[in-house]
Amino acid sequence: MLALLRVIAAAAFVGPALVIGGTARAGLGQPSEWQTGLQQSASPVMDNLVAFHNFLLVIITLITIFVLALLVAVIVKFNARANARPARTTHNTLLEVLWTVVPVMILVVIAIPSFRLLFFQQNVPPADLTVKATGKQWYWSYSYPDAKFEFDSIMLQDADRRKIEPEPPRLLAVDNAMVVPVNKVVRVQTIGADVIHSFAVPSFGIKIDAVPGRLNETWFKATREGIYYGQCSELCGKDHAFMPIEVRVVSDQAYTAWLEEAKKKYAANPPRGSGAIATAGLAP
Ligand SMILES: [Cu+2]
Repeated sequence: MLALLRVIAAAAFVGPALVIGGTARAGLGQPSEWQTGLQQSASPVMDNLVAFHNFLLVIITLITIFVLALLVAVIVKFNARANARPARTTHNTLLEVLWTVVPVMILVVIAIPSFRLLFFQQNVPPADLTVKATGKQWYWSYSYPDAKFEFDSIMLQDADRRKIEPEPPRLLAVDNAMVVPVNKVVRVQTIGADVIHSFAVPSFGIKIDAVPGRLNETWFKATREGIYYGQCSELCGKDHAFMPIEVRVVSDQAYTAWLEEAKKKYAANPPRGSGAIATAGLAP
């Protein structure tokens, strides 16, 4: 009991400090302990998402403070003791116009950047490369149609993961990561081979459903080299939690080298499962 109280007391002290420092502590490409904010951005779309999120946070904070102030005023000024004989006023034209027009204006102020961002996300700019991610029960297959190879990406089990230095994060690291060059526009096409999955990488600000029989697409431009993790974000079955996404963003030279090696490696080692059948006729 005492230990529990200590933990609660520590959380009460440390919590607010972490909220304030939340953005600074958030991991790049992966979640971090005690993280409260979004993961660090590594793409233009995510930069915009973070800015929009912060903008909304200001608006919602001001509204909440305003409503709280009104409630406190009502409680203090108009309770039965302080205001024994209530006024009989029922209409106030100015007030009624204001509480209609002001919320509409707030919504318009939110809608304009929101739609701008939506179009920015949806319009795929001319792409430097295309990667097709096929969601399967329960792993992802990545296909590089320009280089004509495809491979499976399976989550690392703990025993294998611990052998790697430095130890990659649990439930996020995979055997064969998707690799892309830095500062290049990557068109990501998604499709489901069996049920609906969803391809999501927080640091890139992308989340798009992978639906059987339908080719969806989105894009990202990774602005920093590194390893970025994501997860399937559509409940897809018993191992939904165990089909992570790992994207390695590397330099142009490293990408070219990887591409050459991957062509040989995966040609001899084609993906298992139903990907070829499920996506027949839909490949670009
Ligand atoms: Cu899934």
